[in-house]
Amino acid sequence: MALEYDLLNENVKKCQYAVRGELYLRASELQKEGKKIIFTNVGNPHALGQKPLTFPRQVVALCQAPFLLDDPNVGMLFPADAIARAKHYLSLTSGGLGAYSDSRGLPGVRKEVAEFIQRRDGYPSDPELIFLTDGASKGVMQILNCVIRGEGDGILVPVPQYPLYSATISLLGGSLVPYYLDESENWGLDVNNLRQSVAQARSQGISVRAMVIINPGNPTGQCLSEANLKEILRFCYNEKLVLLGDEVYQQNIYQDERPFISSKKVLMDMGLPFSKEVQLVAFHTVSKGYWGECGQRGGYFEMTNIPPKVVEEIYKVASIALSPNVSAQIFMGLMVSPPKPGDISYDQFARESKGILESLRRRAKIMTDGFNSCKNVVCNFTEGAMYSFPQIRLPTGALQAAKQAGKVPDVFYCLKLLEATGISTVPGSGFGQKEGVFHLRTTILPAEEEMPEIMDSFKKFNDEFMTQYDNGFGYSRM
Ligand code: DCS
Repeated sequence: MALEYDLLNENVKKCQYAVRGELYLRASELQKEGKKIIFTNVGNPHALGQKPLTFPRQVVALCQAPFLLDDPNVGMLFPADAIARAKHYLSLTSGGLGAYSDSRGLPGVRKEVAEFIQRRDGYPSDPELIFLTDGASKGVMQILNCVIRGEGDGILVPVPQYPLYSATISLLGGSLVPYYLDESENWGLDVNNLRQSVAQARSQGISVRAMVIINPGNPTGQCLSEANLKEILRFCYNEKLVLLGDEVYQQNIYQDERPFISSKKVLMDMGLPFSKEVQLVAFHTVSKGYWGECGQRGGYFEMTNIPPKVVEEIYKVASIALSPNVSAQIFMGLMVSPPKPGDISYDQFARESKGILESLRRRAKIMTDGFNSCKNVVCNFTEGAMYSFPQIRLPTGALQAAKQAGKVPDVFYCLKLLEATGISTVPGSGFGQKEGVFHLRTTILPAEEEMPEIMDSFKKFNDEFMTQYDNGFGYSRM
């Protein structure tokens, strides 16, 4: 039998994805046993009670059930602008939502994405260089698949990082080249670290070919400054790397000092020779922002300075899967061209989206403040994205107890937290971290009204844990 464990592709066995790892499995078990679990392991807003935005669901509902458009009463259930948009999107398809689209996505939606990018950045964007995907994940996988030829190819990945990158690189048999974000500098990125990482990889015979940035960061929540992005792009130019800009959290910003600025805009602002030479692929999704439509699986990537022959090859590979989800493409179209002032649905849309973002901003603060009030816990402010990533200084007594239990120390801590409080988090080791330093990741997504209670229960658990395992022999390092 070919599908025997011993005969499996070794890359499949090597690949790890902590967001749905041991902690998640244990949480699911406890839930089956009837325990109340607060799932903060995945950035999945609707699963934690966020309501969908009304307008896009109205449009997609009509696209899914086009016979409603022929019903004389349709205007009583749906506003005229939703009806018009549904007709518009149906006209872009070749047979409605049940028909495959072009493998790059519907040309009309790709044009809307290009217009959005142009409005956002102030530079032209070409729909031919935009591919729609089933979530950003599929796009990242497609591009890494094209870059990685074998273990001699290295991809620079931030540590801590979102494990889509480490898992996909393992799966494709490439080499992950880590660069460390500096926790004491609010998870900033120091270009000197990048140079060291590349030099070290080269000394091991690895040719570094791409660099990933996650901006705003997952799990670290930092927003990169324009100056930092410039340094990164200059570095990619000097080292001839393609920059993979994961910008899925671009709407999730919770401070005013560093608004989101796209890698594409910074690259174009830099002018020649950079703007014509640095290769960039930037990713976006309908899963995040105030949309949170994770289950719809919609995303796109935009390519800059990628040669036409390469674009053709990427198109060919995308064609093997025939077509991205068509309903998700419509969500993407709606995300990049939401109702405008003066439209019938504008006020409601603005109210709903503003309400979600303002609440997320408050929750980011409640969470970070809550962590910082706990014994032996320090947490940088969540500037953006959907996560807090507190550092937990574990007493040596806890390190010993973890060893006895055969667990990595942060897994041990997170399991105890889960059993005591029902809060399901992801241990920091799942994202990579410096040796001997421990973290956990939680989303900032639980309902705002439940937040104080969750933080109280976390604090009670943590402070008791620290007392229980404090043996007077110090703590893990910072
Ligand atoms: N990039 C980053 C940085 C992400 O955090 C995620 C999802 C994705 C890409 C992929 O999203 P989609 O495929 O849905 O577009 N974040 C996961 C996480 O850490 N928690 O929830 C999902």
